[in-house]
Amino acid sequence: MAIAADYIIDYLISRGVKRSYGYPGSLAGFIMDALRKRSSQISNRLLYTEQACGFAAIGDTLVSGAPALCWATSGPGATNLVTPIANAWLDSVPVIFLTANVHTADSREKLGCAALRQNGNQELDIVSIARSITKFAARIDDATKIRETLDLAWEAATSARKGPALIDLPIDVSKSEINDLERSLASRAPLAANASGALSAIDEAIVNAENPVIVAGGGIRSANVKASFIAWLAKTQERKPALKAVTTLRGKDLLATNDPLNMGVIGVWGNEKANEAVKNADLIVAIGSRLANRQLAPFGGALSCKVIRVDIDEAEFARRVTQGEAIDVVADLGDLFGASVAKPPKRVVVSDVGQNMWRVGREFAIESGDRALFSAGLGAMGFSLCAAIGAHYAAPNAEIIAVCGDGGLQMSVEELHFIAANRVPIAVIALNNNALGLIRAFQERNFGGEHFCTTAKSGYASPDWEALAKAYGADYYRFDALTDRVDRSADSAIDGVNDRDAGNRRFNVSSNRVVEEGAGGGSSRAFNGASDRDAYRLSNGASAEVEIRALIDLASRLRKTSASAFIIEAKVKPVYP
Ligand SMILES: Cc1ncc(C[n+]2csc(CCOP(=O)(O)OP(=O)(O)O)c2C)c(N)n1
Repeated sequence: MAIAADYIIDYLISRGVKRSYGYPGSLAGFIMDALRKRSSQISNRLLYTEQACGFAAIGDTLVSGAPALCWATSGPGATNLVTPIANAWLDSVPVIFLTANVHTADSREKLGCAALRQNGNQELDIVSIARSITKFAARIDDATKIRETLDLAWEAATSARKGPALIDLPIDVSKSEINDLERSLASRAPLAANASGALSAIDEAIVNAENPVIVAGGGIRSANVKASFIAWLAKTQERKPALKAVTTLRGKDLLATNDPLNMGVIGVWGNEKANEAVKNADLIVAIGSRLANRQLAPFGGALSCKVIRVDIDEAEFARRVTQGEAIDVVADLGDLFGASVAKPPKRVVVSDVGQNMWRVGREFAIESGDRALFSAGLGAMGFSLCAAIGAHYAAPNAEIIAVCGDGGLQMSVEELHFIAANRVPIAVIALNNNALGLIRAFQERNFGGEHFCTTAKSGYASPDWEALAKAYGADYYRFDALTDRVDRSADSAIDGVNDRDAGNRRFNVSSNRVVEEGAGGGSSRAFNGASDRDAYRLSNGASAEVEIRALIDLASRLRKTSASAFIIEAKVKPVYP
């Protein structure tokens, strides 16, 4: 005889859930104890806010392809999950959220007083709050409903267009003894009755078009069809050499940047070449992409050519995306292309939100084995560091790089402690423009350059990252007033880092010599290295922006010499898009 909390965790383990992320509370006590007893089958990580746990579960699920569990206590624990739940909802990520709640005897319903705001301490109706941002949300008030509720939650999260499910568990139910209530899953009917017919019609339309362009979206990864999609793309291009492909942000890592077929990322701050290709197309085939507003903004919000959209979610077709002919194909991409097994990534770059996100979107050069993760639909600042942690546990051998602005890093700054204390080998690149850059740029464009709450003079300030890194015990490197392309100017410093010894100084790097700070004009010396905690300062007087691509390469090279977490603070000059 098991208690309900044990049963739930066993159920998730039997479904292949291997990792959980969560934050304690007494009402979650039985859930926690069930996880403790099963730690050899499901490993748990405690990040330092529930929001961070939720983002980590998303990063894990995006990289592993299998749902992770995220749990929290009632009240504030549950409300801290709202942002990651919304993130998982908008980006179709099948995370299972499990929240605790007050004893059913303390609930407003039991009192027959639903109009009360609260009866039990920390009582909150998280199910109603989460309903509009989950595929399934239910409280289990009766232990006999557990199996059924779990089946429904799992099925909802993992089938059709994927997304989060939330189960809320009152503490008395979590400890109630239950029998195994078997219930078989309803089998899912394939959505596309004639998948091969649909694909040959698409092929024909492509061959008959003059400038066909494929838009590859995040749905391709969700459906686990990357390899078969790429095989189809190559075959179709043989038949139609003029065929081009662009990706959305979430689809960015589907195609290598140097693949001649790949024109880049479309959208308001995407790659010019990609937007140009879409502008000149007479046929767009959007696969696993909803052609979101931001993607269509460069084209006045709608396309004018023929558009074939293939999406598992019929609701998406209510949005009109072209003034031309529109053909909507409701299909599971697995039925269309055939599911393929995804290999673990070699490198994962996790972007935050702001100008930094658009730079990763535009400038990070995808190579084979790379993943790029974004908080795409929600655009939640604070995402990158936490999702990077989840990505690390999902792919422990991959190199993980979190790119963020100084504002976004402050939103999850406490996780520097997690990565340093657990020696999680994440490279954090903080693009520090000492501003909420994206909003500042918006003010530049729309408010005559008047700033409010976005710059040092208008109420926003970036902290001392070096001191913070030290406080948390993370390694720290600084590229101050970095103005030239890091890939060339930083080579010498990085070689130096490779040979480091135990110095403890600050350095300036000029051309390919490293100058000890304060050593006076021109008296340069070869870099002898320094300890992990040293700050490095690169400057060579030119005035180009930090290039994200080069910084990521730099992080890779630093990684080779460091087994722990580190921050690279890169000072960035304003970029006004
Ligand atoms: C949680 C959250 N709050 C507010 C915003 C609105 N917002 C979008 S970008 C941005 C500025 C981000 O600044 P920073 O992290 O320093 O990155 P930068 O734009 O400078 O690269 C803000 C405030 C958001 N996306 N998410």
